[in-house]
Amino acid sequence: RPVRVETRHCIQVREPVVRVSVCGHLPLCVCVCACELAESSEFNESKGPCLAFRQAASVLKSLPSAVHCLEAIQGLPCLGENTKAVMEEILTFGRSFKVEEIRCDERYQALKLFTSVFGVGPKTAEKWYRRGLRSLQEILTEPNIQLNRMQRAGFLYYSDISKAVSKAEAKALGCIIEETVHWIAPDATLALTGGFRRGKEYGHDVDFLLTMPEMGKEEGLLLHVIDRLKDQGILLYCEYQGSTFDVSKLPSCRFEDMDCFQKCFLILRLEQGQVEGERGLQMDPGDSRGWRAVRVDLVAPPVDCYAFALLGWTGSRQFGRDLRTFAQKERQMLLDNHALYDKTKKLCLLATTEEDIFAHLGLEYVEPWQRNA
Ligand code: DGT
Ligand code: MG
Repeated sequence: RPVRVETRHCIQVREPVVRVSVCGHLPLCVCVCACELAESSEFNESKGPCLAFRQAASVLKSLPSAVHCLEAIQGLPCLGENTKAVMEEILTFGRSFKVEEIRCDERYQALKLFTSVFGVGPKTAEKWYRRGLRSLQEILTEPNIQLNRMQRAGFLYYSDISKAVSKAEAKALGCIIEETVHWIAPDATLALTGGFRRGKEYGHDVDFLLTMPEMGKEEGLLLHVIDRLKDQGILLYCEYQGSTFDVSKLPSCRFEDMDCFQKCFLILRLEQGQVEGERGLQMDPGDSRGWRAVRVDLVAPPVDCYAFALLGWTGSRQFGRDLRTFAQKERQMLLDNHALYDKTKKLCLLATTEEDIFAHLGLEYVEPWQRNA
């Protein structure tokens, strides 16, 4: 059966991009493989292949129907030789030997496990692997390993925060954050961002953006929110970063550079009773605690950057990356979470909504649920 794909010449540079709609079938299987290959490339610090596999995964998950032969994907963008080889293996043998080899690789397994701990990146994971460590227990019992605060919290709440957060849990957290923020500042603007704003059913954390209607009034807001969460007895961990935002700096071309707004990475205690339907709480059967720990990110940009921050924090990563590439290559503009700079006119373009940003870029507005690239 030929693959039917809706394409539009918007985000992808010089190539039509597949519009994200529903997940495919065989493509989904190859998509999972491409994600693992991307992860393995990341562990090997092979940035090019890592990005290529992520783009391939993004195209594959958008295919609306099953694929039964390689010819069906002819002409689709971002599917390189390596991805096609995996697809061919799956079509012929029902499995990919290349991906199975990676899955069985001791280093891949160890790095995947270690980086699943909050606060542990590929570099630390590699260091631990080189020391001969292979399990989380070995790390915890190795006397020469010094864990930082974030990693200690990561281990302490590992079983909870490695479990997916459901939509019901995200909603319950939204109520808690909203109540807390508005208790401090009734006129604050608050938005759920990240995967849940894109309509995802599950996520690894819950992301929120907050700002004040008056410039500068957002300063110190997060510190008050943190104090209030502490007073409520639900703050299990907090890492606060003050703003280092410099208005005179041009937007960054590097997607990996995170923004400079004040933000905090939290672990909050969510009570079972606070989750609608209660069965929404992702706890082990038999777990009688009645609560779970959840990762929450709060970011507080000044109001004039709010639309850019909302766009950036809504993601997805791939969508954000593609949008920035499009701005730069097709429009000679620099886009990041702070601003949109027009290199031709040599000025920053103002935006109060995401619609304004799409309009500046000469693009049709893309709804958050369509950004799951
Ligand atoms: P999740 O939480 O795994 O279900 O998925 P997301 O999409 O909520 O991802 P998350 O929470 O890691 O990050 C929220 C958004 O922030 C993400 O969709 C795009 C943006 N973002 C994440 N990491 C980066 C980064 O390294 N650079 C930039 N510029 N943006 C990022
Ligand atoms: Mg998230």
